[in-house]
Amino acid sequence: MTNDGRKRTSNTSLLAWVDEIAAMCKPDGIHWCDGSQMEYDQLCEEMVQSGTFTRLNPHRRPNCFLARSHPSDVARVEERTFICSQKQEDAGPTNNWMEPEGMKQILRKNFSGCMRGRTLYIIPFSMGPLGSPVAQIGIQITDSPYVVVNMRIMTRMGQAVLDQLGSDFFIRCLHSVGAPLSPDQKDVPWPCEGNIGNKFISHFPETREIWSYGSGYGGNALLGKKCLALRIGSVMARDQGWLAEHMLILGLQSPDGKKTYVAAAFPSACGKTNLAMIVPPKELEGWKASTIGDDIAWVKPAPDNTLRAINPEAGFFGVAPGTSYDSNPIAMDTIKKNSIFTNVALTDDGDVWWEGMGPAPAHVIDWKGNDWTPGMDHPAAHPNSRFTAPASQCPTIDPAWEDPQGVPISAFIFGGRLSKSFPLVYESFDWKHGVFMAATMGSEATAAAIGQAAIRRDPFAMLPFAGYHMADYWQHWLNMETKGYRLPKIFRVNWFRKDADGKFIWPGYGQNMRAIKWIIDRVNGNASAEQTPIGQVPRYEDIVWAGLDFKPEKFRSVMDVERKDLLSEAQELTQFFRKFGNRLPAEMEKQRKAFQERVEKTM
Ligand code: TSX
Ligand code: MN
Repeated sequence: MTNDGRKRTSNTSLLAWVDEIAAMCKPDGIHWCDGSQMEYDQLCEEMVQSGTFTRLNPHRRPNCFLARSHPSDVARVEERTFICSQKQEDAGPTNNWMEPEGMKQILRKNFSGCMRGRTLYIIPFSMGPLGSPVAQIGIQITDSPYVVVNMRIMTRMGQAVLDQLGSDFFIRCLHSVGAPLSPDQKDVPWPCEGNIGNKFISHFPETREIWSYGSGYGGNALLGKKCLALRIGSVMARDQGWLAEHMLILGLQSPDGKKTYVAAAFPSACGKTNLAMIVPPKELEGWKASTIGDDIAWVKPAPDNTLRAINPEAGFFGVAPGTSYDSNPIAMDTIKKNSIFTNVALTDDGDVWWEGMGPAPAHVIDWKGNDWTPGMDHPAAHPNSRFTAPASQCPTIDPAWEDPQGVPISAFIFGGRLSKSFPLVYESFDWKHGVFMAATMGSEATAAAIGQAAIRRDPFAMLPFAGYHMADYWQHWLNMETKGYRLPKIFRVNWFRKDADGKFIWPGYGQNMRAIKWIIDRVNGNASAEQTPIGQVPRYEDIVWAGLDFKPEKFRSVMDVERKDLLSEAQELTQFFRKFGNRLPAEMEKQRKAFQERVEKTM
């Protein structure tokens, strides 16, 4: 076993950590990733040889690969995700907690010898443009070459990161698929720990460490994304006075050339990547949209007191099903080359296919590797199948997407999926009310029972990603108001109102630009609004309708709210807030009461 780390870095704590982890995990070899194209190509070729990767048809999908995971390893495992703060109360009621030293003991036992028969890869990566004052450097140790090549797309990765790091602090990210090989054991295409109870996605917020064992998939394994940029990131943001958010970042240019940036948070299955790549309808002449990020925003106060955001990622790890030239042509063009596809279907001509891409081919190989024909009782692509693609390939990528200072944010937008009694778009009265709106956001669970659909609260779309007590996180947001910053305005949106027949009323997709234009106009003082008990709403004439047949009564049907629904919402929030005990900021209950009273007195 060779370790040429001393040629790569003089960071003594990094070298000592690598030695310590190698001694524990006992890999057959050690590989320091340099991040080069040659290294990437070689690892991909090795995975083709080992059966982990299938090379796609180079004429149809140049330099692209398909991976099929083990059927037991297809998504993040929230029930095996832990926030191991010293005190349980610091993790809060919405996170799994285990005492850090107890968790470390379990993990050390699992990690002992877990890399036998495998190579230990050291991945130096930067979340955010290399050298940006907003960026953070992490080092991930992993035994998965699949993780290495995905991290090369999703982050800035390689020797340049070690050079930038020097002897500074880095975030320790340890990962293993948890499948050691005995001397003559043959490997499988997707090794992972078979026992769900023995998977651990563990975070140690005080020491900024991540230990992930047993899964090779997505956010469980690509530790820069949910683990670092959101869970550890949110803790660092609280300590240092900034925001680590589950938000897309979108640039919007008006016909007179003025650029406005917004950041938007949505729970899963609301089409966040589609919004990040929105194509404005041609009738909104002169309006242009550009993409900075589709998943995570790091927002920091700048010297001019604006809040500036960077996308800490360098790629898109997007859900494939539903992505088409109709729903998201920009994403379809982004993934034409140099991309990795996981758990999608393979066509007979060596290309990829998934549900919602277009007409089903007469035959494909499904995500499990079996023959599939249309009409079968199961999908060809796994519902959580993914593409991994470089952000630089996105045709609408914003010229400032790698600006180390970030882009100034003028509005925070919070969305959900609500079929009734919730408006298309509205604005908060002020910052505190906006925090209340975001803290109480919810989305309908799919397959809801007839009548009242079950609403799953997902405050700030951060429920699975806040690395500390959710109520403290709300307090941190409230505190941002007291620092003299030029704060963005706060909005809520809902693209998913349905009529009595269960049909979507709002056309969505590119047409959402009409609601976003009102948001931009509000931010720039160019649009009016009506004061209502829930907040400030657009009137019919405040929105541009050219090119869309959407009559005032239809508009009313996506904006109207019913008194009885608002009163039961105010009631439900009492229960919801109770969960957060004495850490609930007093302002939250004050907002809830004020909301209830506005409804009672003025509706
Ligand atoms: O992504 C979506 N967005 C945001 C786009 C920028 N989806 C896809 C579902 C989430 C994964 C949407 N689905 C949106 C939306 O705005 N709206 C809807 C609902 C809808 C579905 C089909 C139609 C319209 C709305 N079809 C026709 O109008 C023909
Ligand atoms: Mn996400």
